[in-house]
Amino acid sequence: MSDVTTFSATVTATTRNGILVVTIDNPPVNATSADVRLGLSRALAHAELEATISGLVITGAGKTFIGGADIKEFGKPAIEPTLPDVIERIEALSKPVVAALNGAALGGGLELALACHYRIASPAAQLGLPEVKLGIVPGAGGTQRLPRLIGIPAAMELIASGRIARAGEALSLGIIDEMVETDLIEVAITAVQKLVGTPLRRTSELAIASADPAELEKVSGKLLAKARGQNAPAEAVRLVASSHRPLGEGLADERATFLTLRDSREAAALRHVFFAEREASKVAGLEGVDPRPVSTIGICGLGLMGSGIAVAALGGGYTVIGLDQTPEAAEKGHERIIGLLERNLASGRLDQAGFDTQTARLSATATDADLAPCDLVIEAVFDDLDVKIDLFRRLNKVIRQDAILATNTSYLNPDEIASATTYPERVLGLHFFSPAHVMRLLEVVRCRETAPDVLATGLAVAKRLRKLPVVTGVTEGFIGNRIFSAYRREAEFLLEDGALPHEIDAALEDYGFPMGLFAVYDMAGLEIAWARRKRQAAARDPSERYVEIADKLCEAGRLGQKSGRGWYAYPDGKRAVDPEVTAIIEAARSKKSIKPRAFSKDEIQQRMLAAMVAEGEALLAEGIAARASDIDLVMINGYGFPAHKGGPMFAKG
Ligand code: 3H9
Repeated sequence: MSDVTTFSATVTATTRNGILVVTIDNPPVNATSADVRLGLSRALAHAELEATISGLVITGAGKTFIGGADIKEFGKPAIEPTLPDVIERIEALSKPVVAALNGAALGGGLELALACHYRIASPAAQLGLPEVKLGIVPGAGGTQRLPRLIGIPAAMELIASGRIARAGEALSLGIIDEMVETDLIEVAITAVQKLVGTPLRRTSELAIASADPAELEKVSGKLLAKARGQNAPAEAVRLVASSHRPLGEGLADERATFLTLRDSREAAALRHVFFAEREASKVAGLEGVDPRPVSTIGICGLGLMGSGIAVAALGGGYTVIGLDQTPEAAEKGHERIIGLLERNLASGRLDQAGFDTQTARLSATATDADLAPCDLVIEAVFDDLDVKIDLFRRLNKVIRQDAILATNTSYLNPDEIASATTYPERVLGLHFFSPAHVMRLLEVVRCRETAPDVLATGLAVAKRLRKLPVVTGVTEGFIGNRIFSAYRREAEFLLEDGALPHEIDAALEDYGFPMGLFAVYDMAGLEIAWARRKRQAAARDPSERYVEIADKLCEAGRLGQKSGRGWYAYPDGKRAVDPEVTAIIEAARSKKSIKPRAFSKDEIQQRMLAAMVAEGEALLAEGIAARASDIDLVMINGYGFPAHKGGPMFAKG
């Protein structure tokens, strides 16, 4: 082995048997920042000129190959050489270049690998062009080279969805040439040696396999339907679909599209979301605080929510002990959890070995004392203060002195629940969203006395459950349901003021919500919110504006889709405007002598947004939410706010 050659602060190389092994070391994710591009171009020039060098291996230091272009450079003046320049130089080199993918090769990282003459990956590598998730398209040849390598339909699906493929899938698709368990660099060196003196396989010179037009239409139709309202996926579909034209033309179009999208509001919103997600787990006061070790989680209440939490916990590698009221209920809960795991098995999300280990780590009981081994117990029982306090008192007697207790309450005060124990500092809220094994959002509730390491444990467990944790203080409904209440209230004011449910829903769907508010209500059922309103009626301030329309609907037996009608009628299963609902709304308006007026889509959108923002500002002022971007994450991941608008606080501008 030779000495290390330094090409730039982030790119070094060693020479082994005449092969230059170039390593990119640009923590945290080896992004192709200006210094990396500079180092790579110097390494390429050196390899081309130096007669003793017969070829190159390019790899990454640490657990990532290259995480993509440096997103932090977006919006700043371009620094030469650009990534497309470096990539073109790699492909054009007269000596073989092999990519040794030691970890994630994403975005510009995969584009760079695509230009190499051979690709080898370790099984841990993940490959993808996730640019559309940042509101852009690949800008360094991805939309033109990938179809040449794997065909237009497969490339279109990967690029326009932004989906990441594991190394095994990448091998079967033909993105990589080899997958090796060990000695990645040794195997890559051998590959270079074999390529020396042979005609090099340049991806951009490959002929594109002709695609079946019917298949292509099916793939693009599906992708475009999913991308409703967003530009980047549609542009990705267009660029890949037209990739059979001359390469130079395709690359120029791709680059121009990339630059236009990069400077768009949509891309700025999605970048905001990207950084917000990484920021969310940085919590003031937790610097240097270690979480407690957790390996066994108890879950109380094995209904829909508890079962979902159990599946998430099993997926995170935890041992799970479920508790329910009777042996029969525990058995039923156990079966429900197994049923969910079986669904994961059938859909391919879980393989047989994973299914077997997860079921082996699951047990269910009706005896409180069986929770004694738990490091963390999460309750997901009926959302009633007395029920929860009684449970916490019982748990107080059986769980270990250092175990943590979490409540999954949506609306109750967790401080009151914590006070039922002798150690409120070990209590926090973990507010999951239903279905808990699917929804990414997890509100981590910092109660009045929650100890820092207990909060840190909540965050660490959330990460292992592959959730997106957002810390919230104690307030009725926490961050999400408080903003949702303001949003719902505003929609009801709009009803009284003159808009109809289908007009409000159309405006929300046009804005990017997957479903309008009233359609969501009908799907979820109206009775739970009705019961809550009835409970709260006595405490309501009579001077506050209260809209009775939802109550009137419920009184008329319109409880949503389950009862066949709610805010809409459902002839043939499809939602339709119902004159009976319009009549109820009109009656409510005339009772208050409100003269209705028409609302444009834009006005409805602006009023709904303003209501969310005002409540968000209040949450910030009260210190319930630490930052505006946390509020955005909650609304995007829990309530269907369109990510490409960046969340309400970002969208207000
Ligand atoms: C692109 O490539 C465009 C090209 O087509 C065209 C160019 C011409 N840049 O996620 P983590 C930071 S667009 C800058 O927690 P993990 C991140 O903010 C790019 N910074 O780590 C965080 O910083 P901090 C396409 C980046 O191990 C830290 O790294 N690529 C970038 O869980 C750790 O991040 C993508 O979209 C970046 N590209 O996951 C991939 N990436 O510590 C985006 C991350 O200050 N990245 N950071 O909070 C990822 O998906 C994940 O970061 C990755 C690692 C899987 C790589």
